[in-house]
Amino acid sequence: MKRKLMFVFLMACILLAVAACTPSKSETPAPSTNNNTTTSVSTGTAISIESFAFNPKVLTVPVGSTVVWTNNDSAKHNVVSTNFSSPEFGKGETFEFKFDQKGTYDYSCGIHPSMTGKIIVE
Ligand SMILES: [Cu+2]
Repeated sequence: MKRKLMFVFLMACILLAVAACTPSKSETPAPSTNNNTTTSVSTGTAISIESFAFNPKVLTVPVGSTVVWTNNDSAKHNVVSTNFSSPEFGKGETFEFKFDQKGTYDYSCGIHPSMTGKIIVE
């Protein structure tokens, strides 16, 4: 019986030592983004919704462009503006809107009002 207690004690010591020596997983460096290699002028018409934000937040497109929002969050979002609005859409789903008139279109997520973005049509 005493031998068993000793064994448990030794195992506990070993586990503590291992835990103390294991570096924290939260120190993992964030993967570097390759956004810096692309030009600063955004020519695409795609907007990704991720981490409760529109990316890019401001998008400039030529007249007649169809902008596509893709939700990459697990949460549902929508896109609401005075000129257009989408239903709620979930992960992997998209919303499209064609911009036929020049102007600046501010929009936000109706579910999360802190999520805002802007489409500049020129
Ligand atoms: Cu949202």
